[in-house]
Amino acid sequence: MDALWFDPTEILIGGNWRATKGTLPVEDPSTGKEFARIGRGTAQDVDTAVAAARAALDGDWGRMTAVERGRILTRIGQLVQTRIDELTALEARDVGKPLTQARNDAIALARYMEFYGGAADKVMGETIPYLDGYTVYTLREPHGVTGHIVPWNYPMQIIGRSVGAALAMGNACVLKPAEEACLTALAFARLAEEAGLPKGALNVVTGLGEEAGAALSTHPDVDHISFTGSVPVGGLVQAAAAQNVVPVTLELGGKSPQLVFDDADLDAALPFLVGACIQNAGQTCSASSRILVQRGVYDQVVARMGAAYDLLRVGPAEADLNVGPLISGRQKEIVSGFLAQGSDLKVAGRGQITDVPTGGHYVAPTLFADVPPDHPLARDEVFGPVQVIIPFDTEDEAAQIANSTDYGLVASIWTANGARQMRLAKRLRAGQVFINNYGAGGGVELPFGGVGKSGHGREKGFEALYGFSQLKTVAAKHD
Ligand code: TXE
Repeated sequence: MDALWFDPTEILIGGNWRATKGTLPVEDPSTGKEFARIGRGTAQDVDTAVAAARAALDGDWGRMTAVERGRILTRIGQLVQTRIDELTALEARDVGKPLTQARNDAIALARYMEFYGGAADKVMGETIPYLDGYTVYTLREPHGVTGHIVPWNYPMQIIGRSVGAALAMGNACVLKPAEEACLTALAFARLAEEAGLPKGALNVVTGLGEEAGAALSTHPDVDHISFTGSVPVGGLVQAAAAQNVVPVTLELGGKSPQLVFDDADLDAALPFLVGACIQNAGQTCSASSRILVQRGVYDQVVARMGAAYDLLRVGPAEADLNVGPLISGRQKEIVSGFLAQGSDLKVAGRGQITDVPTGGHYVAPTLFADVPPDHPLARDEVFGPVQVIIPFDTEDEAAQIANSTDYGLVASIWTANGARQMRLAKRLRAGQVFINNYGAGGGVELPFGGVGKSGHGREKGFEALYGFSQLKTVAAKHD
C-alpha cells in the first residue's frame, strides 16, 4: 500500500528497528482481508525494551533539559503535520475509520505534540513558606520508565496524549499498541526518530496483549503504567502494578449519558445526541450511548433522532460515510449480541449498510427508544453504534438514572436553566461534564479520565504532566 513507507514487522528497541521471532496478520476491517503483517513481540523483547528505556534515562535523553525535550516534541508534531495524508490513509485502513475521522485523529496527534512540546518547560514546582531557617520547594521529576498499553480505537490520539505527556516530563517510554491496529504507532515512532528523539526514549513493541502487554504491565522495572482498554484487562494491569507498587493510570469504558431537558435547544443538541455515539462506529470510550429525555420533548427527540439514524450510511473507510466497519469479527459478534438483546425493544431508527465488501465487519447503527434504565443495553458498554433513549420526568430522576451505571466517564446536560446546569454538573458522577455541548471539540488541553469503572488518573491537558511525574519536596535548613 502506498501509505506504508516502513516495514511494519519491525519493532523499535533502543533506537534499533529489529525483526521479531514471529509475525501477526493485520486485517483491513473494511474488507476482512489481511494487508500487512506486524511483529509479534515477546516477553524477551519487552524486557530488552525496558532495559533500553532505562539506559536512555541514564544517557542523552535523561540529560536533556526540558526546553530541549519540548523542541523535539514540537518537531515531531511538525513532521506528523507533513504526513497527515499518509497517517490518515494508514489509520483508515487499519482501524476501518472513515477518512474524515481518521484525519481528525492525525491532526490531533500533531496538536498533542505541539501542546506537550510547548508545555515541557513550563511545569513548575513551588516554594512553601515554612519554619524560620528553612527554604522548602518542590520539584516535578519523571517517574522513569513508563509503559503505555494502547487500544485500537484511537491509536493516534491515545499515543499523543499518553506518550506525548510522558516524554514531555522526561520519562522513557515503552509503547505496546493493540495487535488490531499498530501501524500508526510504528509510523509515529519513525517520525519521532526523524525528529531527533534520542535512542531508547521511545521503544515500541507490537504483539499480543497476553504476551507483550502482560510482560510490560508486570515488568518489575517499569515505574508507571498507562493503560487504555477494557475493564477486565484494566483490573489485571492494576493488580500487576500493585504487585510492583507502581502508579497506574486506567482509562476504561463508559456508558455516558446526555440529559435533555424540556427547555433545551434541540436544534443545537441533535447533531451531538447522534454524533457522540456513531463516531468511530461507537467504538469510543466516551461514546454517548444513553440519551435521557424529559417527557415534554420526548416524542420530538425520539422522532428527530430516529430520522437522523435512518439517514446514516455505513460503508468502507475509503467511502468516508457516516459509519465505518467495526474493528474485527469478534467486535461484530459482541455488538450483534447486544443488538439481539434489544429484540424486544422499540427501534426508533436504523442506518443503512450500503455497498460493502462481503468480508467487512459492518453493523447497522441502531437507536432504541423507551428503554428501561436497568435493561442491559442501558447499562453495559456496547462499543458499537447502538444508542438508547430513556424518558424521565424530573431533574432528580434524570440524575439518578445518569448515575446508575458502574461507569463515570462523560455526561452532558442540555438545558437553558443556569441553576440546573450548575446543580447537575456537581451531581453527575463523571470525569467530565459538558453543558450544552458534548466533548467541547475534544481539545487536547482538557483533562480527561473517569471515575468508577471508567478508571482513574487524568490524561490530556496540563494535568497529564502531573500524572507522568512525581513530586519531590526539598527542605533546606540554613541560618
Ligand atoms: O480490549 P483489551 P479489547 C472495551 C470495549 C471493547 C472491550 C474489548 O468495551 O468491546 O474493551 O476490547 C492489551 N495484559 N474497550 O479486547 O483486551 C491489548 O493488546 C496487558 C474500551 O480490544 O483491553 C491492547 O493493547 N495488556 C477502550 C489493550 O490491552 C493486555 C478501548 C486493550 O485491549 C492484556 C478498547 C493483558 N493481559 C476496548 N490483554 C477504551 N477505553 O477506549 C490485552 N492487552
